[in-house]
Amino acid sequence: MAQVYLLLGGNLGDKQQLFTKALEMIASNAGTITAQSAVYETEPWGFESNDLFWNQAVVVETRLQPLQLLEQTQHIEKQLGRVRHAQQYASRLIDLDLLFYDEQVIRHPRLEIPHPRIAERRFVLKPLAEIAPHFLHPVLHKTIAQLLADCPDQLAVNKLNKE
Ligand code: PH2
Ligand code: MG
Ligand code: MG
Repeated sequence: MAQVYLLLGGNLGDKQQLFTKALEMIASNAGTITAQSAVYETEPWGFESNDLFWNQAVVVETRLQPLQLLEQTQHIEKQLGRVRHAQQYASRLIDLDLLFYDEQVIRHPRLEIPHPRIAERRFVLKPLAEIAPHFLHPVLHKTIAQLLADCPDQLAVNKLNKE
């Protein structure tokens, strides 16, 4: 079994319903969800929009190989109505990104693991640090907590429904 780290994201539509559905579909098509962070409301990174994102990190135990997992996550994105645009970054209903697959380093035309932009993005590191602060990035050789402390990104990342 592999331990994989996924990030859910989305800034359009009924985010509550989309995240609930996405988690259900991950559990039925990809593996067992063994940990999940809080949901964070985050400012769009890399493009301008008034629609704030939701982001959430999860750990999944899976029997799927990396490319099989990618197929499943892309299938779920499609089922939930995601359409792809020509721009690199655009608003979307749901995005499921593969951050880590165990400690593997994968450079494949369709899949790069670790996800190449983790260290630049507070919206990834903050939720991830909640569930995996000591996980060692297999390329950068720093823990998630260290990467978060060193992250220059200043965009807002706030826990939703913080009491
Ligand atoms: N995803 C992107 C680009 N920008 N910004 C936030 N806050 N959250 C995201 O999930 C996100 C983004 C590309 O996938
Ligand atoms: Mg993404
Ligand atoms: Mg993606």
